[in-house]
Amino acid sequence: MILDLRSDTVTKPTPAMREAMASAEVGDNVFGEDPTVRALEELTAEILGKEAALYMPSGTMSNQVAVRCHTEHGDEMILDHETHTHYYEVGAPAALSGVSCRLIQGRRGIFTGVDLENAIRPGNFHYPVTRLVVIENTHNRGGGSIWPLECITDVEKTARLHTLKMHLDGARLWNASVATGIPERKYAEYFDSVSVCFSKGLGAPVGSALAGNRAFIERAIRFRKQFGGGMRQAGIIAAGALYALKYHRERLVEDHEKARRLAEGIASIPGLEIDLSTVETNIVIFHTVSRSASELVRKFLAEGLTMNVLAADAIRAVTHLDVSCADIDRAVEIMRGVMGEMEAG
Ligand code: TLP
Repeated sequence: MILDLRSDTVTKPTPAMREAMASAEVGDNVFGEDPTVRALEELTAEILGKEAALYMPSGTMSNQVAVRCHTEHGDEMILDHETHTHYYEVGAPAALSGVSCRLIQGRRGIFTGVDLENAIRPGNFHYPVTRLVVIENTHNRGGGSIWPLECITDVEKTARLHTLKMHLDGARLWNASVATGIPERKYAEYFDSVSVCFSKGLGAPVGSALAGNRAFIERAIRFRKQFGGGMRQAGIIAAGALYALKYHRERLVEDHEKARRLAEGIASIPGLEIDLSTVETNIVIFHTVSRSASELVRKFLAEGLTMNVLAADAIRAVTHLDVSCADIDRAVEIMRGVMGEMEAG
């Protein structure tokens, strides 16, 4: 069996989750008549302290519907240069909303009110209108980094001075909350819209949700339909998400412990480098000293371990529901073995 640390998206539904899915009550969700979807949306809205939430097929659609709702064609949005909404969503802000991205060189995805201030366009007619700020918490390419609350409030203060909207990509907000003890609703308070994912750390097979006030969600329903995300008897998959939301949030602490165990193992392997202080949640980014990351990842795979190449000298590993502590120890031994052979050869 290949040990899969490419992402926390790779998990399979647990038997209890499958049971919930098999027995889910369903209806036509495009007509708003699926009771399981509605239950999921209500619980999500409650956890995030928002008026309403909307079930979405993916995190990408959730972010992009938010961008579409907050902006008009020709507008500009501001975000860190490695933020998923810009980096991994196939140019969707431009393709679907006609919006350009003004990028901030954040530090592990995190930036300040001053960084934002410097990126906001003056009101001169030559410029696009700055409309929206997007923050990602935890930050994926930042290595699962957690936005400190004071940075969020600092950015928000500047954003409000300029009447900008605030969107949170909280695909892994659950991880931030478990790691800091700060409730999701506290993080969500500073944003007009929040996207969360059920199919990452929580282990559900499909789906995300977008939350905000009622007027925003009414608008989001239209764009979800326009983007092709109107799902019919979606209660089947929403039941998995609902189960995960109820029962899999607290256990994320285990994923964080496994990430630390993995990072400490990596730190002990000659030829690999890691800054342990950067491991805050379930994502571990480490660097190669003299070999290319893709060469190493190929060799690890040949020994039964799969991870992601993040850059020429950087590899990402993500811990999740389907890996045990013993698996983590095996992963470390595979890496140690491969590195030992390479250094010897
Ligand atoms: N991230 C995936 C890949 O797309 C890189 C991963 O393996 O981590 N926001 C954040 C912060 C994400 O990390 C992801 C997925 C998404 C949004 C998009 O979610 P989906 O895949 O459901 O569209």
